[in-house]
Amino acid sequence: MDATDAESLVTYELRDVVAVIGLNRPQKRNAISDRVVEALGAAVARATDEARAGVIHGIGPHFCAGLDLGEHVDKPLIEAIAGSRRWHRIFDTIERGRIPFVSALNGAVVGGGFELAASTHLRVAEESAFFALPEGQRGIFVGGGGSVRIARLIGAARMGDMMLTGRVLRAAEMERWGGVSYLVPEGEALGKAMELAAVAAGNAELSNYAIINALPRVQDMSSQDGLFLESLMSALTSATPDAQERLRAFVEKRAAKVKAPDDV
Ligand code: 1HE
Repeated sequence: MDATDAESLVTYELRDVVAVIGLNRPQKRNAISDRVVEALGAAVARATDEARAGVIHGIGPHFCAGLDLGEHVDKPLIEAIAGSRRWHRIFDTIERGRIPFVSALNGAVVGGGFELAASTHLRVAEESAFFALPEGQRGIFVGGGGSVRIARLIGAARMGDMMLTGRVLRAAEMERWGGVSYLVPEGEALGKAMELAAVAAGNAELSNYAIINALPRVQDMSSQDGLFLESLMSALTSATPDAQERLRAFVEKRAAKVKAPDDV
């Protein structure tokens, strides 16, 4: 295990092939300041270099209270734009990088915290998790990619409802809306997220790359272009020695079968 400075704003450790990244500013409910987003960017870059999957969680009773509002007061317009673009750049390296990320959610998943969770590939939420987009009340707008990612995840109409009315959703309700992938009892989000990350880490590297990078792009394409890219990715992934060995392993009855959930 490779533990880093527990005092830092973002903790990092490599557990086997899974990078565990912790937002570590619990006294401010893990609000994302400029320094936090930079530290997160560095942690994600390190994870991409040395891990096969990553988990992002919040240290303390809340995942993340969003943008550090204190830092946002009196920010010059050009700085605010640059700040939002920095979030985009870093969240993009999570969403469309080289390895899958799972977020473990508890307590507040608010504003930029929800935007961060939406940039991960799987969201595991404890019962205590609650979701809100109070940007309207704060007089601002989402700036961490939410208008694209959250709107695609739960639908623009539902996102608009949350932003216009300040609606706060519990984890179970957000699961019904499609914003939570797995709902778990209190205290179990990090464990479940680690378990899922370990499973995803066991996939072929190029398959994960295609899932992360081709799948969302296909959604932005015409059907014909999407089908063409799918054929290319499909052929490309199967041509690797890794895929050849995995295919052979199944044919030679050395690989696990797919089992129905009741059958495990
Ligand atoms: C903060 C922040 C923050 C807490 N920026 N300092 N996000 C919001 O509008 C959410 C604002 N936060 C809250 O509604 C509540 O803090 C919570 C529901 C998350 C947690 O409540 P609670 O009672 O546990 O904590 P608290 O007493 O409100 O906060 C503890 C401290 O954290 C306190 O500071 P202190 O110095 O008085 O101890 C709070 O001021 C501080 N704190 N949240 C700065 N967000 C890229 S664009 C994204 C746009 C957005 O994210 S908008 C949504 C912003």
